[in-house]
Amino acid sequence: MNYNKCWLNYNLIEDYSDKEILSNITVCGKDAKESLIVDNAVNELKDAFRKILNINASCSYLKNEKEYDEANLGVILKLRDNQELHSEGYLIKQIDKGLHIEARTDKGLLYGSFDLIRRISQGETLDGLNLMENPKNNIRIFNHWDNMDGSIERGYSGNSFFFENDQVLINERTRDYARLAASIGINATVINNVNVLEAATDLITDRYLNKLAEMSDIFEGYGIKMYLSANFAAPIEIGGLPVSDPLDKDVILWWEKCIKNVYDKIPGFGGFLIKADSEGRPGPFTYGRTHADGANMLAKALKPYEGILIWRCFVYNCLQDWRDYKTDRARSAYDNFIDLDGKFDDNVILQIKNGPMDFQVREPVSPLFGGLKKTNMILEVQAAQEYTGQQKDLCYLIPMWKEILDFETHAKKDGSTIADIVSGRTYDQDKCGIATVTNTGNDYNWTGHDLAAANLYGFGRLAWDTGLSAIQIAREWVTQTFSRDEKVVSTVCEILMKSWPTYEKYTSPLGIGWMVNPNHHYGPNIDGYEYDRWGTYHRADRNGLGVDRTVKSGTGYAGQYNEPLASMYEDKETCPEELLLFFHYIKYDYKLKSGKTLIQHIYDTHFEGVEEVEDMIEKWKGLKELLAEDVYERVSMRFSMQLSNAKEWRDRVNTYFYRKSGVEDEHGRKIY
Ligand code: GCW
Repeated sequence: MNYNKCWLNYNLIEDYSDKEILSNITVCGKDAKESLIVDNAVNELKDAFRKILNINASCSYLKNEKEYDEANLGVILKLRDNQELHSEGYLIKQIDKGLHIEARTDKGLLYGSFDLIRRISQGETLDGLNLMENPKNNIRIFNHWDNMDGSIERGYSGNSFFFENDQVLINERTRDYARLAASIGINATVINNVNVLEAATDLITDRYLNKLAEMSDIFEGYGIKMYLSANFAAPIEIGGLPVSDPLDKDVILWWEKCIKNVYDKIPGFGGFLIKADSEGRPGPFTYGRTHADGANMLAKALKPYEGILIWRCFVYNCLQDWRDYKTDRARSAYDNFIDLDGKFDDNVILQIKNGPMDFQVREPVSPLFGGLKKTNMILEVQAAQEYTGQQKDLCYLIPMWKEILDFETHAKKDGSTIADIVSGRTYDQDKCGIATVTNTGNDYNWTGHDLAAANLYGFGRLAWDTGLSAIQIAREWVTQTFSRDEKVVSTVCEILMKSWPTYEKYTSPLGIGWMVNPNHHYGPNIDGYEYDRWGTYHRADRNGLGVDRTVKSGTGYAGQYNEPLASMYEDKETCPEELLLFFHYIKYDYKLKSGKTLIQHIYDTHFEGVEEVEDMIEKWKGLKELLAEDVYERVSMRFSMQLSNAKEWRDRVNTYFYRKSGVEDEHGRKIY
């Protein structure tokens, strides 16, 4: 086995007080005995008790709850139709000498078991435990951008552990992946890239279905539904049809047959994720049809099997002319989808990226969330750090995702934060949730940077409970992954919590984004996308920079928000400063709230960003004796790469704006 177990590392705790209660596991109920998911739950408990506490727990099954003797000692897993529980929820309660985990379904018991393990591995005591947990989001889904040749689009942790040389891979890692995912409440996963190229189109055919069924069985044992990204042009590419027009009878029939075959082989299949009419991928536009026509056609074919169709809203003109100041990529998701509100079938979900551009270090929240009112929505975030340091630089993303989830859209009088909307609370929907583009690969530590696993872990925890705080999640993760030593926990948490603001400081300023090297997106290149076709400009000149997205004089993007947000963004005095350059063209001598001019702010934050990385490295060095050597060394290596990247960013950005503006740094620091 050439990989570690991340937060399921299970470090031994020698002085744990509640050992006695954990020596015995009892499973009650006939249905529970016959469930693979419950078997897995029991095995997880046993494995964890053995590794963390050195206990070899025994397990017995009782057909009937009544046979259960209350005097018995131990952990009791029990299916019970408690209406206060969500179908995946659970409760854990200590009664006398028993620790009861109750749920309505086997999945609930699995999540309850992992909850218990999480507590034990953090050294929590069980005495008096009494809690009920229901997931806040029904769909908690991973998106993998894995290709059939084993490469991963925007992958920074090695190759795929799902595919290699056009084959589906199943090995020990498959199960450990499912364990990791289930342990944080993930209940669905899309295993292949949304850009469905070449062999991947065949995943929905007999060439691969048997093997996929095998993988899906492993996932289902951990409560995870397998989804596939599908190619909208599949009827042409593999069906031999002349078109893939969603209203064409033969196309409809072809999909129906294809989907029936998928469900014959994989009865628990989740559904499809579709990227259509986006960055050159095929879609309904070719035939003069709408996204609703395209999505509904597939949704209808999936419906008899309770399948879900997830349709991405990442649709924009990627052939823009940089001379054109009116066309605005930021507007496009809203412009493309708002008029289709209410036109999608009930098993269609629109998947919307958190921001209107593309996973930049700082973006406003997509206005589409506050616009759609009759459509199921999934929020898409990116754990893969495409624009946030590519898992060489540290960037703990949970604080960013928290800000997004807490954002009030003002779509409704009360209760319309992003968290409310994507949980289904706002419009009383049940097919909603949160997706992340994952940051995993077949590297030893799964995520390239050991500390990047905090983003994967945190995504699952946050998708389950959007109320958790970023620091709470960080503490849980550090404690389980590395050590319970308070110095380790508090230092690593401090490093994590500062990492996003730090990354933001040394990269592109005040929400403008981009300024990265084209194509691979690591490292600074201020004009890298400035004269390109991608709609990603900073518009810097000798007087200032920023994109005017106001209604009054710009692209009108600010007007896509509900009031009072639209007015707030429209006016540069009320626009949140961290997004100032996203919404406005600002002169270098404009005074910010801090009293500094814009240009001085740019210089200062870039110097500070590098200093903060140096500080992080010092803090990390202080943990040398307290961490495993390999972990210490791997992370140290990443930090040294980050430091040189940060310096490169600092010097390029500062030099660029010094040359444009001619304004000297007030502190006379070195600018080249
Ligand atoms: O951010 C861009 C990435 C592409 C990606 C695309 C998308 C999978 O650079 O690599 O394609 O977004 O989200 O579809």
